Amino acid sequence: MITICRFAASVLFAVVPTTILTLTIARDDQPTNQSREAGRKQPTTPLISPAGLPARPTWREDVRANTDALGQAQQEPSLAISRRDSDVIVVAAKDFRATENVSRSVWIYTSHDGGRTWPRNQRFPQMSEDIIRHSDPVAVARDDGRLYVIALGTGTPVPSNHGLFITWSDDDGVTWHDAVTVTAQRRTGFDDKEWLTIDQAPGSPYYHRMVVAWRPSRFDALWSTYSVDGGLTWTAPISAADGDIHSAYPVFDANGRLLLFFIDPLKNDEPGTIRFVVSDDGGDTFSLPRKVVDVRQPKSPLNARDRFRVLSIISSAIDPNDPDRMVVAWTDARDVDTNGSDAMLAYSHDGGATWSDPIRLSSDPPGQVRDDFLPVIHGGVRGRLHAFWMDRRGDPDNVLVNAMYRASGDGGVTWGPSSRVSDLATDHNVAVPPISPSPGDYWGLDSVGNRVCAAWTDTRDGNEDIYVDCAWMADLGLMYYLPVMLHEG
Ligand SMILES: [Ca+2]
Ligand SMILES: [Ca+2]
Ligand SMILES: [Ca+2]
Repeated sequence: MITICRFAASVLFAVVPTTILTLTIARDDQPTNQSREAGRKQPTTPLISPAGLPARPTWREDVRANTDALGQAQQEPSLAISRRDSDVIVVAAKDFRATENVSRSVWIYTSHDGGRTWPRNQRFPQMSEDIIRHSDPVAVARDDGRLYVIALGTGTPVPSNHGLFITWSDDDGVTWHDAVTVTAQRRTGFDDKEWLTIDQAPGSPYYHRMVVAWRPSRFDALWSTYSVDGGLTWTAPISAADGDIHSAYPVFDANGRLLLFFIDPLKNDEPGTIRFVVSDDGGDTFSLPRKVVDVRQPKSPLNARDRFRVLSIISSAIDPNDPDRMVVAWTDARDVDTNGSDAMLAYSHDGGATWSDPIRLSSDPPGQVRDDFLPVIHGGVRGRLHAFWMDRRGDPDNVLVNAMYRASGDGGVTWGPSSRVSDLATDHNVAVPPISPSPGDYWGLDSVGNRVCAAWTDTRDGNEDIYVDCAWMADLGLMYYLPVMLHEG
């Protein structure tokens, strides 16, 4: 059911002297000028619902983002909403349409109407003549409207022909820049599970610096590199942390401090520890690792009847307005015998110095064996934390999956009522491509102002597709101001 009328973001461009462009995104029935002087600092006190917790967003009908009719698999979506116009949304996913499920490319799907239609499906630009398959897409929106997608590519032989590649769009996803090599594999082995972050705080000394971190298979380490020119050139990779570690998740805080989270080690059905390293110089040097929390990683598959893998890939977010507030989320099996797997999180309110005990993000009643897995976290306007994960609560057989959402208005301490995002429960065991038995190691989640969008893998049509839903959060108020500094050149 659609209860929110067309978003119809009115975008006001007010060019002021020098090079400052102030951009306002608001609903068309809202005032647009009165708070422009508010600057980039958003209120740190979140608006909350009368009940004291963030209310359920108004989710709509699910929409399939991949428009092919070939019945091949699409997996592992990442989603970004344009900061220039929140009707513009891109999803990047692993897409097998061209190869009858034997190999995959990353494809980029674009919507210009707030997620209602996805007329544009494009393959990630050619990486090199030797690269024939892609994986691990990550989409990130920059505050001036630019949209990025990074992915890994492999050729033959693997892993000696391999690299990380990035592309971007300055025209709302219509055209994409030629693929740029972030790192070309020569001696590092298979560069796996890269993640991209961008410093988006205009006051930061590293404003618009882009950091990519990943796991090189031939070294027990996480490596990182950065770009200061929007992705055209990248520094020589350095080791940010050593050890049998994986699932790099870099995040900038509002002061330009870079935190790089990871799990140590990434191993199914084993204990692990989530840690992070800190860079106070924009990625040139990193601290020694600091502990967040001990976790119990899930079995893979989750149970005997499943045919898809689940890794304890982590997700993290820092309050864009309060660098002290941050959360990390993961899939945990400590209570698997009573709860199935659970989505869990830990929070810090002192910049990572101390962390909470693990908190159960799963919102179904404990004591029933229902799997919850692969939570993703996003830090949005006014300190709201968004969480999205897969949830089997609705199926007594613990098979069918729904996409689930809930939010926190107090930095992760308490969480509002959960809401079902997906209109239908589907089975992730349907039509699993043998070459890639993973609907995804993560899902898509992003928000701008009062709009939140999620993307996930869904088999309602008999094979893996990417479905998207975008919601409106009425309890956050109706305004959002986003000043954008545009630098000449
Ligand atoms: Ca499909
Ligand atoms: Ca559970
Ligand atoms: Ca829905």
